[in-house]
Amino acid sequence: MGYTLTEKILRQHLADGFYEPGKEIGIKIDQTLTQDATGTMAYLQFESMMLSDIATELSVSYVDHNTIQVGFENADDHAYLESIAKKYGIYFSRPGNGICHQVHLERFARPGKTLLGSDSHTPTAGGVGSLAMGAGGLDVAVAMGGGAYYLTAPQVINVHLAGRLRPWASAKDIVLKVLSILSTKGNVGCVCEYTGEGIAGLTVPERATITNMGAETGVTTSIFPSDEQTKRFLQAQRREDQWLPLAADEDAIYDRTIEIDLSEIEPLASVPHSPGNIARIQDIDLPVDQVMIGSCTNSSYVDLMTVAAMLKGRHLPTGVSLGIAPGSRQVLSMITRNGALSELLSFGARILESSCGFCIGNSMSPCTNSVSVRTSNRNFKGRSGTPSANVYLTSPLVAAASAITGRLTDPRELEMDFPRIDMPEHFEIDDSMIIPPLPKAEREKITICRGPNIGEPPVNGPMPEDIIGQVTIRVEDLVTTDHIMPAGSRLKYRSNVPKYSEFVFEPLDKEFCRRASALRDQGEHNLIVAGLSYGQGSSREHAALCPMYLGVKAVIAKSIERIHAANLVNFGILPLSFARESDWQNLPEKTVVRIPAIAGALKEGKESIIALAGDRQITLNMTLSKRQRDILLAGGLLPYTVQERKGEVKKR
Ligand code: MIC
Ligand code: SF4
Repeated sequence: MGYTLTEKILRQHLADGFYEPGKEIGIKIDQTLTQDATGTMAYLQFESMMLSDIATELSVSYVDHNTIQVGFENADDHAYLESIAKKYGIYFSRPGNGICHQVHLERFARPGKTLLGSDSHTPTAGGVGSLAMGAGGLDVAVAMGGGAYYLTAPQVINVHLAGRLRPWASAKDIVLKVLSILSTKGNVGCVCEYTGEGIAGLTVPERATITNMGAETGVTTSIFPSDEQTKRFLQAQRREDQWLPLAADEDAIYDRTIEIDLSEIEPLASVPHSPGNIARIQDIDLPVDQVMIGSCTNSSYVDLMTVAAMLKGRHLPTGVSLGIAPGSRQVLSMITRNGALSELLSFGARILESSCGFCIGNSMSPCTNSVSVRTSNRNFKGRSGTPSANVYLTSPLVAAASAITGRLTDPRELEMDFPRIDMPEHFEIDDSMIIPPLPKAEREKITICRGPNIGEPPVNGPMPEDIIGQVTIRVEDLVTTDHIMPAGSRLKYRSNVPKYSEFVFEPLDKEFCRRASALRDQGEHNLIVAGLSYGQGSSREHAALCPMYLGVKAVIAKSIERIHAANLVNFGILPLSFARESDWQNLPEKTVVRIPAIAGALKEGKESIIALAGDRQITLNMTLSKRQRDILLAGGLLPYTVQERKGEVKKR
């Protein structure tokens, strides 16, 4: 029996365990990436492991999220990150160089390599055939130190593409179509592998749009084979020596197959407030207040050149604003030199820095009750920074058409010739904003730069014998990490856990922090009760770290998404699931809950436990590997790793 591409790469990197779908395996990580909003904590954790060097083939630290620099906090983080990179042999992509995923695709991602990134959109590199996954910063820190990365050997979904896209339909519409099929829940432990004759016509940047937004389905990653298109892209980036052909075996068996005929794809949108709410643009008629083009999903050279061609010679209607953030300095520089930037400016676009900016609600928040059309990947309520705004996620073509008309517009209605822009034969290469690793002798002289915004990460104590506490909050289905730990204007506190913890659950319940810290200070444990797909969205480990700081000991949910569940374990918070989903009803806020002998149950490897709520007994499942149980008993991955180094943890 042949292997899928996913299985081939995972088997080549197997470092611990036996390969069997559904079972935990440890794999060797070749490359890591971090970004500043998660990176500071990741490197603080790396430092506390007291390693002298990184052990990966390549690690890159990007600064792209917090580049607004209002106050000293962001700049302190940047200085810390730059000094850490110099100290430990890490590439440092300076602020202004671009969004981590776009730059990594352009300059570093390689077919067949494993990449672990402290950002959920790391699968963007799947566009060149890299097996790229998002994870919490602590997992990335461990991988940088040479530790294996643990994941469930996945089920592989074959997304089989036939036919060719018609003019005005785009890669974004393909991934929105995939989202309409897979939705944003129920895909934990799966990988999407793209096959079929339809992929030959998709360039690497188009493929990267698809693998990027695949993250919204909750799959572990998405991947394309490495073929002639991959070779063309690597040649255009002057990295042809890094190309190798890679594909699934002819007789590979998939767990599921989804057939998509590209010629039937139409312009689509994710409508408020979930990337999984898909509608046809043709079926929506709405005036638009704001159009934002950019983000790691759609900010490539071809994306922006197509937009420029559509906007050329026209002007922005009154009542609409247009912001454009090129994905990288490479893209910005190329559109500057060839004149497309001036077409965008003449139209009335506001050109923003090559960074995350608007996508994470860090700038350009729209006005109250507005409609904002964006080419990014998430439209969770309030993520734009404006809780009452309605965000529609579309392709750059739809976004440009909407900026022209002031209404959400299917570009086919514009009566314009489709501006077919080809990927260039050569991209402009200028890596001068990437600081390469220093020679070893020079690294030793580097002093780490720690401003007052850089705080030590708090460490948890071991799992208590019994959990005795209260349900401090009960939330519904599909609660995202943006709800648990808001970003936007709060992002600058990422390196200051006590301060950032004040905002846990802020969009849902502003009083959570006060209640939780009061209980913690009285020596009680806090419990979170949640619905389906709890913790979907980002990889931010602060959504576990800050609740841990506030004394949360367990999350009891109908289901928990992959990265968030791993982050909970990493910070010593027990992830539990209801054996009967209807028991969610029986645990309202303020319920006093006891989970007796939990430490013993973890040691014995029990797969379910009974929680006592008054005279009610509620069965909870604990689907955890031996390693995860040991991590929870130790109080988290950091204390576990230290114990492991001292030989205090028994090997499996
Ligand atoms: C996001 O898009 O939500 C982020 C901001 O990039 C996060 C990472 C973070 O919270 O820092 C992600 O996707 O992992
Ligand atoms: Fe940045 Fe947005 Fe991409 Fe997250 S999704 S990495 S915030 S551009």
